[in-house]
Amino acid sequence: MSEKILVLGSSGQIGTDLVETLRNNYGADNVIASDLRQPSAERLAQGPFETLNALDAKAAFDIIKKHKVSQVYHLVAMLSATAEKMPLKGWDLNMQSLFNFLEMAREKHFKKMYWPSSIAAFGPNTPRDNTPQLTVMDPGTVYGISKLAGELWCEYYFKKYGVDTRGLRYPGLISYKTEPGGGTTDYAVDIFHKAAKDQDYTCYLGADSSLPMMYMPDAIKATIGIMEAPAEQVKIRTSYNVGAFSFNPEELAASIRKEKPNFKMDYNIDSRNEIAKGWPSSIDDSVAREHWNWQPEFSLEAMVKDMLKNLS
Ligand code: AKB
Repeated sequence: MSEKILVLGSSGQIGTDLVETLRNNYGADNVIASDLRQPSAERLAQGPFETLNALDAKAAFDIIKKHKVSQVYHLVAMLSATAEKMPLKGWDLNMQSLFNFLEMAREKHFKKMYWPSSIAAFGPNTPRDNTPQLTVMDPGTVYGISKLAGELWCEYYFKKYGVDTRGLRYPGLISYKTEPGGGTTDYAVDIFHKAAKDQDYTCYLGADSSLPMMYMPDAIKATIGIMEAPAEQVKIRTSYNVGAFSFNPEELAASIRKEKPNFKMDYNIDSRNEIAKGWPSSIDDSVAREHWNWQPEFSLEAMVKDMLKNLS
């Protein structure tokens, strides 16, 4: 029987690219996009869409049954910077929406579930360079606490109830189709929108705030890669470290200047810099490489060229 895939948060930064790739791979009718927000008429015409608040367990259940869903990619979350402004709302959205779907999977209404974690699940006492898969995790943000708790709940449902949960710890993600919203790493997307228009950029992170980052095509490759990996290869059911490259704002600006020599950046540092300081600066993803053959394709240089080409 062919898979029926539900993508929650389909209008978001990851969802937009993920739905497109899944539809190419599985057929448009087999991928149901869903979000609180209605997509554009153009996107609506590309395949099935359901308006859904992931906190509404009954409505979610009805959609799972209506479409005979077999797999769920749960991409609904309030990101780090926004959740710091509304901690309880962030916690509620990130955790309750997860439980709604874990419970349906436990009751065997669908088979397999993807839930993303993040480098935010690490904290100030985590080794910052080459952060290992298994290490100290003491997140200092609401978002990070929800990601660490969610990882552990996914593993719990796998061990206790046999739910096939899979997850990745995303670094900052860079894409041109949809902008991110409310993250600490968003500067690395905003900067391209300015550079492509030959405008200057004011950065809210410090010049030496180095963070792990990844280009969206690699994030989509990793996401579908772990979902399609044979179950016995997915030996970690919390979440896998995945990395591509790391840079700080100065290094990114220097890379952009190779394509746009007149690009200028200055700084107006805000509270997001404090969040970034508690996160890894680079990631050791050797366990994902070994277990299910993860391998990124884009270098920083290749990503910069591709971003500017697509935004210009
Ligand atoms: C954020 O900055 O909050 C996210 C993340 C690293 O998970 N992009």
